Amino acid sequence: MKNMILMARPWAPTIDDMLPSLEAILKSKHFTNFGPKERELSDQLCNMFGSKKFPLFSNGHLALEAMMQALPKGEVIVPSFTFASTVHAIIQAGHKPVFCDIDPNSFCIDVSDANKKITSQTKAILGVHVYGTPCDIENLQDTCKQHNLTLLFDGAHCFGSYYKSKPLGSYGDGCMFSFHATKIFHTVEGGGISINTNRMDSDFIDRYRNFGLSSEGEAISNGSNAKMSEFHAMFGLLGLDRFQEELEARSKISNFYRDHLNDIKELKIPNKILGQNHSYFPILVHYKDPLAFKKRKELLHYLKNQNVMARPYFWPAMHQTKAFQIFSNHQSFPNSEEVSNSVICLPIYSGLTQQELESIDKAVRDGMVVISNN
Ligand code: T4K
Repeated sequence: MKNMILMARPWAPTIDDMLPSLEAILKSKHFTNFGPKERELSDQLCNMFGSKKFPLFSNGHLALEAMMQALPKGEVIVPSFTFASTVHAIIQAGHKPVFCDIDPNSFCIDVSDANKKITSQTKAILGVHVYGTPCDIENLQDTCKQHNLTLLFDGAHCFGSYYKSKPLGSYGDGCMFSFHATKIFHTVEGGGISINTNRMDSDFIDRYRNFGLSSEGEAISNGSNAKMSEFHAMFGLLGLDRFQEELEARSKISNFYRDHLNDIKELKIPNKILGQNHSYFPILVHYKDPLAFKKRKELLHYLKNQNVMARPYFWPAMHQTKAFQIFSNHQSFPNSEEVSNSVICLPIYSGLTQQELESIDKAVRDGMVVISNN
């Protein structure tokens, strides 16, 4: 039986590469609570992004939650096309999420729609660099400046993306990253925040990871347990050394898909965007067709039968989910809904072989014929 081609495969170091670091950690018996590897990874990332600070977390969601906790309570404008984590973090920090639509070309926040949602209660705009594609940075900066709002980014996907020759994560007052195993750069589980301006209370965020404790050990603000362990930081340090290889491999895979799939009727391939890190490869199936949702489901089923795993990241759009529809005010967000009903993310990671890529190409091509005839 043929093996399933998975949607994502994490990079893994060899045992030999890991041994010296592993021995050092085991010998030191300093396993967590801000050990030397955690500090080193944080310092390296801080330099890479030119950040004021780059606190690390046990996962991306808790990083997002800490960033939200650092805001005064109020409304946070967020695009409806994102992963549930983004909206959970807003709510868990005691804010009200206010949804807006996305730009159908970038899949990122539609700034003109975000503008319409600003009220006297708005505290921040939380843009999402979906699939590592930059949001409309300048317009967001202008809007936030004009209304004195904090500009934050969920950059879960954007490690390695650039905008105007600067790392994408260096824009905004703060940008959160996910270092989950499925991400382009990972620490197995993990996350971090590039704190870029003094508008973010970096001491609060630092403390949040450690129960809100002061250096004297007193709880002085909200907190959680969100520290990154030495073993996780070790993965990150080893991964940073070969990250460029991952980026280049994914860029080649992305070019392969573009070259091979661009002539298929009823398949929309998003435009190539400069500086994008190719962390995902989205395609839109029967985009804007009233039957898109059904056709997309059929294609996913067809691909699975051909041993190709693909994912509809993100479905449903957040304002249509059971958890968050109470925040939708019965509004519809047409771009978010249409993309969400037709998107499929194809496998993309450095280990994919030429043969596997050709199988995926054939499966998508044949699948599109089958579903179009249904
Ligand atoms: N904001 C945004 C916009 C996000 O997309 C995310 C997370 C977050 C915030 C929160 O960040 P974290 O707290 O996660 O750091 C995945 C990831 O768990 C999640 O990180 C990600 N976004 C989300 C979009 O997708 P699943 O449930 O789709 O993953 P799963 O387990 O089905 O795996 C996908 C593929 O990867 C499969 O083909 C199997 C393969 N895989 C997976 C893992 C975990 C492996 O080969 N090895 C592995 O260890 O959620």
